[in-house]
Amino acid sequence: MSSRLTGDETALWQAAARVLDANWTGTATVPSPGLYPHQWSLDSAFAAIGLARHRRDRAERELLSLFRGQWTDGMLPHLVFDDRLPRHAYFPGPELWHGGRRPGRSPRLVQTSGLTQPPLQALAALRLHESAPPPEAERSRDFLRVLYPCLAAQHHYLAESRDLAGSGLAAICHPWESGLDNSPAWDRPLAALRLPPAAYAPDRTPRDLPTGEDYDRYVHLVALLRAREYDPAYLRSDHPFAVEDPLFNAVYLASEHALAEIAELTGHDPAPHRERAARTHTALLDRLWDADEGCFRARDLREDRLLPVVTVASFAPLLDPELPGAAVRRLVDLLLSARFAGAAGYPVPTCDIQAAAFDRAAYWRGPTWINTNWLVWHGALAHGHTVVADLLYGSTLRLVRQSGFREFFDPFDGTGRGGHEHSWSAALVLDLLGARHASRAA
Ligand code: 2M8
Repeated sequence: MSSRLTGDETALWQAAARVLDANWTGTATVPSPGLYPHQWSLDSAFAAIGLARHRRDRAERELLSLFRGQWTDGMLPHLVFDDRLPRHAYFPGPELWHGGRRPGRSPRLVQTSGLTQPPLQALAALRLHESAPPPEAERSRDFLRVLYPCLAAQHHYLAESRDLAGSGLAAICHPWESGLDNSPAWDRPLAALRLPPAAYAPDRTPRDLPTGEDYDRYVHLVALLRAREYDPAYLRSDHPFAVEDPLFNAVYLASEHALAEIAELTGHDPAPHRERAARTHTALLDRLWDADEGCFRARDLREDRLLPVVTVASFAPLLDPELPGAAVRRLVDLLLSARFAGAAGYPVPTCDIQAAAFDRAAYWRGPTWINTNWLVWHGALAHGHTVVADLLYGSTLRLVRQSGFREFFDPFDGTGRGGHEHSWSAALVLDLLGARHASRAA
């Protein structure tokens, strides 16, 4: 592969591959060895998308290893702990999630969190299959046969236990479920929480993350969920944080389409997946589209209204292949405006630059991230918006050329921030380079 790239692209390819090699534990890819030493479900899906271009064998193991953590009701936890590591390798560790008593639905052999994350795994599995060279196609289909029941159970859980409003959308019950943990979109529902007097979290965490009271709110939400053993009935009626998020649901929709294709490839009925995708498509437009702003916004189910801040998640429904042309045009206009790419040297900032909450340096509150860029790039390509896709392709590679495979970046000058050698930054650069190489070869 690398021999057909330009010299500079080859160097970038090799550097990205080295990051993934270094972060490989033997069964999975950790997001970043010091900061995030366990397996995260969203990170693993992105890692698998990159590994599909580098080490297909590892991409398969990555997904299989992740699904060892799946609960019996289908919930795919966002964190699968590596029990070889010391207890304090990462906060919050296993004790926060279960306090010594694991819910009956959690797996016996591995320790996990009790939350989930955007369900990107079916899309990752399909991309892995689609990139199989012809001699490996049948073996790759066998892998999909093994994975299909796990993916189907994961999506069944979301439809049965997370469609809290009966709308066709899955709700998140914690900011950590969004993937955009500290996004200003969550400020209002978090501020509405009534915290008990005791503080839970360490005052200082060893990383560039929210601390003090912000962190207490996250931990308080976990304590509430843990006390009810993550019971879907509690989520539906009482849990104070319940939000329909456009990014989570756009990923859910794209993965549901992928699952329909996987079902066809493996001799299962694709119809239920297509029906669910159609429902989610309609609900995204009916419930999260803001016609005044011309974009999608998260809906707070506890107040039944849209949350005010426009973030990069607002563009994620570009992943919907059936998004009407008029909505696509309005999203692209907003994306290219001075609120996002139009005023950022290194788009796409994770928050509207003109919002009061925007912060160019703070975790998920303004910086550019490679994974959200990749999602928007992927969506723009699907709608034939090559100008937007090329802009994102170029600016994403410029970030890593300038600052390395950092966790996130200043959207104005590209300064790298957060963790170093971050797996999804490296994996998605491999995918971008691989896609460009494939289109040159075509
Ligand atoms: C961040 O989330 C974890 C909690 O799950 C953290 O802040 O400690 C987020 O960026 C999340 O999207 C990501 O999956 C995780 C690992 O990269 O880090």
